[in-house]
Amino acid sequence: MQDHIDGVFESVVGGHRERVETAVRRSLESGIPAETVLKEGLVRAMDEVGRRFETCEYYVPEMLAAARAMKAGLSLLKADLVMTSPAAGPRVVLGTVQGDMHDIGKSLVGMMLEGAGFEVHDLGVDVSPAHFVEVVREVKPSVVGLSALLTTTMTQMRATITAIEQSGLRPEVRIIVGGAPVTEAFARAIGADGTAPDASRAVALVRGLLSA
Ligand code: B1M
Repeated sequence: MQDHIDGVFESVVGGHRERVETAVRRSLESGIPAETVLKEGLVRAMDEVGRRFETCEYYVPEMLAAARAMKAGLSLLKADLVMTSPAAGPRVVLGTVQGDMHDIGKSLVGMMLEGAGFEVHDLGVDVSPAHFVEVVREVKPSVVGLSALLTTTMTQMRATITAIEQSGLRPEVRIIVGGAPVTEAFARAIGADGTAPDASRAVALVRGLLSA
């Protein structure tokens, strides 16, 4: 069992897309739960890639190859991770803020929300405050979710919340923020309604906010 998980981990760290797919399939076939493959294989591998980047063992091309491999593995887990129910639930607008190209964590949050029955409008990466406002006006979501992975783009979360406030739409939506550098204190300081450290807790947060 551990061999299969290690296979997933090593293939992502090495950026080998096909090998990741094979290792994920083997893990699932041998009965390892999708959540375990995600946490101990894929997510742990991305942490290792981040560590190697920090120590200059890896550069952007290796990080990119690992991200592509991770996404390939993630797409095979989707069916098992989310018990898809028809998207008749409240609408959530989700995006990675301006200047930030990291989308794996945000997509995972979107996937889990969809699985929990929310109607997710994923705007992708590098989303400007003005575009968030435009879509909030058009789609009328109950929740807006902002993701950022860089300390330098966290400021865009505040800018987006300010833009939503200035548009007069703030009372209509709950706003949640997330991503590795985001803390509870930061979320409070910028006027967000909450933050969650991972995708499953993001679903719980959204549910909690909407039932309050
Ligand atoms: Co980038 N990168 N990167 N990178 N990258 C980090 C974030 C970094 C920590 C690496 C490091 O130094 N250790 C570092 C940031 C340092 C900092 O700001 N303090 C960094 C850097 C510096 C950079 C560049 C500046 C590098 C350069 O060009 N010199 C550059 C910036 C580009 C840009 O955005 N403008 C860059 C580029 C890239 C790639 C494009 C190569 C690639 C991204 C590909 C992609 O996403 N399509 C990449 C990658 C892969 C990483 C690491 C290695 C992995 C990120 C990831 O996917 N993690 C990352 C190191 C790390 O995180 N350990 C790193 C897996 C994912 C499942 O976790 O995204 O944290 P995460 O999401 C979690 C939670 O955070 C949370 O739930 C998710 C699921 O559990 N969450 C939310 C996320 N969003 C949420 C929203 C919510 C709630 C929860 O509510 C709305």
